[in-house]
Amino acid sequence: GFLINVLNREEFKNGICDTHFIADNPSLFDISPKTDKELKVLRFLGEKVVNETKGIKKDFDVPVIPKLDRPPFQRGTKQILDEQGPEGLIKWIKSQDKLLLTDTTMRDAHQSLMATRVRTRDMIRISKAVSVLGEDLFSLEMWGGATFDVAYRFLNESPWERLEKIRKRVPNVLLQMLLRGSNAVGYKNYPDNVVKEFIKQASISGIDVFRIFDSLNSLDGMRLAIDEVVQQGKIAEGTICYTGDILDEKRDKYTLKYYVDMAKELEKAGAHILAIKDMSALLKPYAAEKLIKALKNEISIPIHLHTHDTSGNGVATVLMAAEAGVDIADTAFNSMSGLTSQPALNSVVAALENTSRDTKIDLEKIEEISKYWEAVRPVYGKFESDLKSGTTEVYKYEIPGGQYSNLKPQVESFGLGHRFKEVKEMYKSVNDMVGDIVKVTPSSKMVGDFAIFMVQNDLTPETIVAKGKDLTYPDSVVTYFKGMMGQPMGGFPEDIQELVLKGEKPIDVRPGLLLEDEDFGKIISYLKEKYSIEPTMKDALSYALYPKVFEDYLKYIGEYGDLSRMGSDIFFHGLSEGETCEVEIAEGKTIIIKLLEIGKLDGEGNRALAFEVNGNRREIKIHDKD
Ligand code: 3PY
Ligand code: ZN
Repeated sequence: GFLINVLNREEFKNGICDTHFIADNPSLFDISPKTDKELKVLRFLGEKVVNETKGIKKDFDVPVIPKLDRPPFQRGTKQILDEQGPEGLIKWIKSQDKLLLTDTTMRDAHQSLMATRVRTRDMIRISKAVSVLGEDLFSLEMWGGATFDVAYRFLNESPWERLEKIRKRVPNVLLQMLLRGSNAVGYKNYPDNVVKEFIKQASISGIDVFRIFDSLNSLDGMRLAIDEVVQQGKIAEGTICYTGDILDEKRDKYTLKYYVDMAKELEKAGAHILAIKDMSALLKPYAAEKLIKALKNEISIPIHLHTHDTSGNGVATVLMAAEAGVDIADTAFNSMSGLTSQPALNSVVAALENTSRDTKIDLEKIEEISKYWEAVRPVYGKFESDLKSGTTEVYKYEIPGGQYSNLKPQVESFGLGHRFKEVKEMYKSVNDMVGDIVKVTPSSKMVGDFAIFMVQNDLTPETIVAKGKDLTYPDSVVTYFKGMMGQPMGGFPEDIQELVLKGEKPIDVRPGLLLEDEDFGKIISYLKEKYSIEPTMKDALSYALYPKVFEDYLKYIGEYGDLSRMGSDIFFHGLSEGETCEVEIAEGKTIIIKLLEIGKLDGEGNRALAFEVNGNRREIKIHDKD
């Protein structure tokens, strides 16, 4: 390193040096990082290597990004919406023979397969190719659900920037998000003005289609959001969350009639499209046929089907729904599909070729996108569950795809890994105990938290009333029984409610009616003062939704800089000794970093790390936490 420092000096290269050269140039020994940005990157890498990976890293393939020119006048579903408005788009959907497809790779697929960890960089590198090769897609679901929170919390990047960057690269296909009604992209009800402002800002940043659901299938929790989306001139998908089994006559709570009635209500409430959200993969193929046929007779808005492949029956469900006349279906590019994710997009395209529902999507073109994700996926391997095949046990447990992959680590974090099967059984018992409810974020989280709590405290539905009096219940359980997630069909079981609330009175109105409006001006002043930034409305919203997560993000950026341009193999796996990487530290500014050596532990518990940055030796010290 020292030698390289010498060799790189202009004076040395030009021969302007004699025997005094070294003595006269003490800066040659200055091996501390030169710029603040550089120091931050090295500190991030140092922490990663010393305290996480120990410099051990396997090789990852470099994903191939198809080289393409963008055709001059790209036209897709986005242009139909922009030029003809929601009515024009709906008319267009209804006039199609083909089955329209949504790709969920950048939202639900990775939320359900790898704990929502896919980074913006991996999305934007393929976005242009998706825009060109996937030009015949109906939409890309790429935002909302858990992605908002996880982007800040675990990836230290801004979900707003993700949206804007993808929008820029995909000007022709509709962008779609999942909105949890009055829970927005969070786990609790927010004040009405937060939900409205969120929809407004999401529209400005590029969302065209909002899928709006309520975790208890209550229209009350969706109406405000539907109205605001209509107001913004965007597409409102009113959603039915599917649970139970309409083929099983013994289950009489969620019947065909229940779903048809709800669909009519949603149509009346102004939804442009009806979404059927089968978050737990419970909609069996023949049930899909029965449901879609019935709905097609009763409502006139288009129907968009969302399902998962947890049971292994996902593609069959999509095909039966297509037979019955569903307009649009959610799928994911093959290498990101299956198991707890969506059914396989390429496979559905192939299955329908030369039939009356032919999607007209070019299979060869979209294979290139699938190949890209195939190469990206191993980098996220540590976030995948060990589920190796579809499982019919999901019909019994009714656990949503996104929760399924997260439940095991959650159970392990309570030290109950060895009792996972028991927790799944308890998930079912808790559902029965609370009256068989719709389970989707956040009600599904409540059932999961409650089940873990029951196992942890050795409670059963039979013993809870006697043994559970003096216990403090998980936050989500208290929130639920207070009525702060809304009112479940059939009400709350009174004995359990009393046990949980301990005398506190539950509410019986829409939670938003009781929540005071958020003061965005106050948030902006607070953030400005504390972090010396010029906060935008989007920052204020992020704070309103997740105050602690957003502040932690700002602090992280302060300490390590914006690492969103760093390659994901480096971000998650650091560097191995001797490995070189390029890191883009600002738009168009790249530095080349080589990890030369991880030093021995010194007397103070630190390790010196030697790097070469653009050819110059740099050293930093990192505290070894082991
Ligand atoms: C979410 O709310 O994030 C979901 O995906 C629910 O299925
Ligand atoms: Zn889903």
